[in-house]
Amino acid sequence: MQGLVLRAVSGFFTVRVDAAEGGHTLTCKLRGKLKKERQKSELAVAGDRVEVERTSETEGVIDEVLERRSWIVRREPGARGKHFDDLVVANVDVLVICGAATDPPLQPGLVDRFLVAAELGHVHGMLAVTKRDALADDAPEAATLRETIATYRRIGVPVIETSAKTGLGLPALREALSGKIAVLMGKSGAGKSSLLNALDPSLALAVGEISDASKKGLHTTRVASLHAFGDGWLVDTPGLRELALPELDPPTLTSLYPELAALGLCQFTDCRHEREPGCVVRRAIEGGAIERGELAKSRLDSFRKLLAKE
Ligand SMILES: Nc1nc2c(ncn2[C@@H]2O[C@H](COP(=O)(O)OP(=O)(O)OP(=O)(O)O)[C@@H](O)[C@H]2O)c(=O)[nH]1
Ligand SMILES: [Mg+2]
Ligand SMILES: [Zn+2]
Repeated sequence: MQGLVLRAVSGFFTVRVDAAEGGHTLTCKLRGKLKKERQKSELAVAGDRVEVERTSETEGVIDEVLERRSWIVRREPGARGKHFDDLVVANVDVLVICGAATDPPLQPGLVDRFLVAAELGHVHGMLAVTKRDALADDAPEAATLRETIATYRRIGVPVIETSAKTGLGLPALREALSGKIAVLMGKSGAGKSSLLNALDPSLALAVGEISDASKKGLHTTRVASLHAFGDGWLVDTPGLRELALPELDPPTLTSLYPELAALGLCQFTDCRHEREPGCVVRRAIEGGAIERGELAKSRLDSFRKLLAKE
């Protein structure tokens, strides 16, 4: 029978068997053979479709992980200076990048990394600004936030301003996620679990405190887990401090920045848009594209940082 991995915790997988085959939930291990064949990062993860054999009322064994149609991967430092790819979730339609209006304020550089990770994994990226109630409209940070939101809307990224406290944006978010498999990602304390609880109070996910001193979250959510939401699924994930990406060459990265790709081709295909002759990005900047709001400085900065692997 086939099923869906709802969560994975140290070698144990919670699998929801498809409704047509009973719809029950089994705790599964991986078949030994499968474990040997696969690298750590390729083991089953939340969102994977799997072939399982039921071994008791409540238990089963995963025989096969079916081909993935999409994924979110991040790079993790491994032993001896090597890196390995850490698969966070598989087979999702939408990545909801959660960034708080304040406490801690969202970082455009991190949002850009998430957008790149989504594109690389065949996932649609969108931005949910969380905790909007906690930021007064006349605060200086609110003006910055409005600019950030405009930047993303201009490049075609949907943005929804939300508040788990007041319910702001929940109808729009519900509509955007209806019938989809959506994963929420962002820093610890961004309010991912709170937002999910607001969308569906029956989820009753644990919500953490924000440390007064550092304004950071305390990593309340420990593992990625899928939750049924109408005809779709919502995936809560642990907060990330940063998001390291695989190495990308200049043309690939340029193709993932729609506003840069739209400028056309530079003289050199591997142009890094710094001081190369015949660079259309440089020409646009010198022609006042930043002042006119056509290019955002934060996006150019994140592009350069990603290329420099900072
Ligand atoms: N004012 C306000 N506070 C919020 C809102 N959403 C979440 N918070 C607060 O932010 C803190 C962190 O919320 P969580 O939902 O646990 O954040 P998380 O992103 O799931 O954090 P991790 O699980 O650690 O990754 C809690 O103290 C919440 O009460 C909101 O809409 N408004
Ligand atoms: Mg959480
Ligand atoms: Zn260039």
